[in-house]
Amino acid sequence: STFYERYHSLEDIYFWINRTQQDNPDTVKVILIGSSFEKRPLYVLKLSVNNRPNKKAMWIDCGIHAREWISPAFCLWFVQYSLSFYQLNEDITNILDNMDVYILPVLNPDGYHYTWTTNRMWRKNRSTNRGTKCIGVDLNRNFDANWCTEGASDQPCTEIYCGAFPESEPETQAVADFLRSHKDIVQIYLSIHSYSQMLLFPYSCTLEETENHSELLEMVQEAAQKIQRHYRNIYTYGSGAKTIYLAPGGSDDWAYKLGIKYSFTFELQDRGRYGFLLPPSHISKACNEALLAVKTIALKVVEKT
Ligand code: 0X9
Ligand code: ZN
Repeated sequence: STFYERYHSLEDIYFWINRTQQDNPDTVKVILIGSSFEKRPLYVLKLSVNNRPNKKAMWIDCGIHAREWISPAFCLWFVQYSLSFYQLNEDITNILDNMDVYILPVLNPDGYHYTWTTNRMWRKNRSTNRGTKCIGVDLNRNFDANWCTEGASDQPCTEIYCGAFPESEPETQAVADFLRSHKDIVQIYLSIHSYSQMLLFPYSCTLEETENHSELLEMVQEAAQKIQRHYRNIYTYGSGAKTIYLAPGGSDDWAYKLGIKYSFTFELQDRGRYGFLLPPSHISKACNEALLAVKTIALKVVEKT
């Protein structure tokens, strides 16, 4: 199997980020956007194929939940695919000609490292909490979108602990600060999770519909149909609150409220057979499915503008 058909330790991923930039100095920039609770760097790769002014952008983050290993694997896959198939594949060429792509391969490096060394099923980050031995905040409950209402918990010992206050965690803060300072150019926000094969959009923090609900629904429906046709695999789709559950404080809802109107969360393979322990032999199909969904959505946005 190739490098991209295996899971990689955090150390390997940092090494890969460095090498990818060195091998592609004209296309790839590495931006340090902050650091984790345990002081690990948070690096964003910026893919930019030409110097056209006023280019729009797409943001993709992976690895917000530590145990969802297919997610960082997808971010690496996407970068490699973009660098390899620009000017060979029509879709990725069209996308990269029209937008820069910002990719954060591991949003929660402390948690990811912990799943490699100590507890494979860890979900949260690794920050200490006042008055308890329980560790970690669910970073996807820590954003400022109906923060800590129904679907999150104020108990540090739970898996869905929302933190002491919105953006209390350095990882959340780094992402929120970066997106706030780039909100005029970022058109698409995309957060990669697993598992359950779902293409979700806001809101998850309320049952209300967004102003562009039907447009978002059309986009994920088309993406799901293409995945079914090409890969014979079923992805369900819809707003988060109506499709899975109420879950406030998520990055997608926060990004939407910031003004990024095309905001999505993808839940990659599988539907529960292996769950978070998806075997490496499934990485290529899982990533190709997600890639098709990303292309479908990005091309629709390019067409509109
Ligand atoms: O609950 C979550 O954070 C996500 N599911 S997971 O099993 N990967 O933990 C779904 C996130 C959907 N979006 C929001 N809740 N905002
Ligand atoms: Zn997740």
